Amino acid sequence: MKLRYIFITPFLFFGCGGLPPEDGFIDVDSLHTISNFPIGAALRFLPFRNDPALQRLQKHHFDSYTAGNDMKMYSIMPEEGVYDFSLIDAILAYTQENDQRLFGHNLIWHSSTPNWVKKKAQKDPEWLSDFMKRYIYTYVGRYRGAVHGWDVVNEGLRTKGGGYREDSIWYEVLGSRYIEQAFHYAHEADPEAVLFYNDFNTERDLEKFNFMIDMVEDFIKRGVPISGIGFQMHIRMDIPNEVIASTLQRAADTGLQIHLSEVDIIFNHHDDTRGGGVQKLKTLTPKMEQAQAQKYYELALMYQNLIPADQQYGITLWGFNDRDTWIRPFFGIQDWPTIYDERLQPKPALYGFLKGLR
Ligand code: 9MR
Repeated sequence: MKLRYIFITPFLFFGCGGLPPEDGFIDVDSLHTISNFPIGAALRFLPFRNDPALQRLQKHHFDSYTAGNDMKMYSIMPEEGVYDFSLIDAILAYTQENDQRLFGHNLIWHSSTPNWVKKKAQKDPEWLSDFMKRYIYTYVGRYRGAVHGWDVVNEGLRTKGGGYREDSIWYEVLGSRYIEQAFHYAHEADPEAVLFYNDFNTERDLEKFNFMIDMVEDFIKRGVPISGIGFQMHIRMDIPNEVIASTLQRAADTGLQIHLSEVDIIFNHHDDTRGGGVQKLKTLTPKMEQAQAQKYYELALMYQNLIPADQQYGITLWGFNDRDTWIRPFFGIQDWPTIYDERLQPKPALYGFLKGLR
C-alpha cells in the first residue's frame, strides 16, 4: 500500500470583512455547493425547528442531515412495544422539502439502548435476538427508500485497543455475531440503503483500527452486506495528519464508502469518558483559531485526496456551532471545536473547511 501524496500549505484564514447581521448569517460560500460530495451536520430537531437563525445556516451549508439523538433507540422506543416515529417523520419532511439527504444514526448502539431492553435481555436472552430483528425490520422498513444510509452498528468495539466492546448488552447476550446479524436485517429491510459500521478513535488508535478493518474485511469476504466505514473523527488539534491519512487510505483500500460521520476538532484533552476533560487551554486566541482553520482545511483535503470519488459518502459535522457542541457538557470543559461560534458567527475554521473542500 502506497500513501498517496498530499500537499499541505499553510494559509491564513481571515474572517469576513464587515459586521454580520443579527442572526449570524453572512454572505459566505455554501459548504455543500462547493463540495463534490455531501456535507452534513448533526442536529437535535426540537430546538432546531424553532431556531430560524440555525435553520438558515443549515439550509445554506448542508445537504445531508444526521439526527444527533432523535433516531436512536431510546428516542424511538422509550418503552416496550411503542414505536414513536413522529419526530422522524417531521425530520424527513424537512429534509425532503429542502432537498437534503437523511442519514440514519443509529440502529444498534449499547449507549442508546433503553434500560427496559437491557433488563428484559438479561432475563430472556433469546428475546433480544428476536427483538433486534423486529426493531430493524420495522424501523428500516418504514423508511425504505427515504433514509439514504444507516449507522447499523455504532461503537461495537472497545474504547481503546483491539477487541469487541464487552460492556454492551448486545455483545453480552448475543456475542459478536449480533453485528453481522444487524447488517443482514438492515439489508433485508432496505436493499438499497448504504450500511455503515461507525466508530470513534479509529483514525488514531491503530490497534482498534486494525481490529475494525479485519472485521470489515471478513464481512466482505463472507458476504455480510456492509457498504461503508464511518470514522466519527472527533479529533484533537494534536492528532498527527500522517496517522489520519494512513488509516483513511487503508480504509479506502477496502473499496467501501467512507463517511467522516461526526467531525469536530478540539483543543483540550480528555480520556473518552463523561466528565473526563482536561482544561489545558482556557481561552480561544486568534492564533488557535488560525491553527484550527488549518486543521479543518487539512482534514477536508485528506478526504478529497485519499478517498476515491465514488467512495466519498461525505463529511458530517457533529453540531456545527460552539453553542450547541456536545463536547462542553459531556467532558465538562470549555472548548471551541466547530466552525461557528456561540453567537452563530463564522470562525476561521469555516473558511479553512471551505478552502479544503474547494
Ligand atoms: O451528542 C450526543 C449527546 O447529545 C447524547 O447525549 C449522547 C448519548 O445519546 O450521544 C451523543 O452523540 C454521540 C453519537 O451518538 C455517537 N458518537 C459519539 C457522540 C458524542 O458522544
